[in-house]
Amino acid sequence: SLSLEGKTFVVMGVANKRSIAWGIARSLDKAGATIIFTYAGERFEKSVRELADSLEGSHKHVLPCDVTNDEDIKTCFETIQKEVGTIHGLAHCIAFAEKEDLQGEYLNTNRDNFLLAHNISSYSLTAVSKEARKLMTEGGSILTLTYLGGERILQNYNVMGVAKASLEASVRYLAGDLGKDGIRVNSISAGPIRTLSAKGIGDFNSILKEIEEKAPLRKNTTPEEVGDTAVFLLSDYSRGVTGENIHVDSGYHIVG
Ligand code: 0WD
Repeated sequence: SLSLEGKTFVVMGVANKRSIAWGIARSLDKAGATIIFTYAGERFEKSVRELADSLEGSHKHVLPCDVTNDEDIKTCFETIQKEVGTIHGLAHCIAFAEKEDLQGEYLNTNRDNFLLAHNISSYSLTAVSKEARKLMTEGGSILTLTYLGGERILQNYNVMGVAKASLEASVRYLAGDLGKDGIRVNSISAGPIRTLSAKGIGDFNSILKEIEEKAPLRKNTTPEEVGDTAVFLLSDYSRGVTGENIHVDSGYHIVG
């Protein structure tokens, strides 16, 4: 199977064991990679460290990084540079929107909430890529997570869909900027998965049910499926792929 032995990746966005980022971390661990975890706020530190310790490999670095704060991002990557040196890639698994905006009509989103959703869910990829680039001296691969609501209207997804469209466009522009450094930038469009973030989305159960009924594979997406595609995108097996969005969604995006 695919080996990432000797390679180091930053995984941002593990909140708990349901997080998609945790699925990615488990797949990276299985492939023999070294993982550096970052978390948003103090309340996640203990649980992320416990999760990191539960993996097979030794992943000692668990660092704070609130992506709304440029100083935080700078300090985080400077610490990584000092303690680890070169990295080979990054998985950005971060998003946020106010719960009140994930229901009803999109046009009720106010300016502050619009900017907050775009700040955390889209701009943060650009901000962290800029710092990660300095540590990716051997080239590598940057990965983010998006959702079908960035491509078309999905009920209740609202401002998060607009932010995901911005994120997907960022992937293309970043791929354009970083290609000359041998750095690839791609996204995975994951099918709906029951996580902490998904709790905020209105009527999530009926979304899951529709996938089971209509997706070509007639089943919902698992974090493991996303994790294994992430390993592919973070490895040299995908060395010809950049600026791409791969749907890991049981094929739902080709239906109706
Ligand atoms: O159905 C789903 N769950 C899907 C999720 C389908 C398709 C895509 N996605 C995306 C999400 O939009 C997000 O980009 O996957 C990504 C990960 O989301 P998740 O796994 O569903 O949700 P969750 O487990 O809640 O993780 C979101 C992370 C949390 O982790 P950390 O440990 O970093 O706190 O985003 C984090 C949040 O706390 N986050 C932030 N991280 C850094 N700085 C910030 C912030 N300011 N705000 C939120």
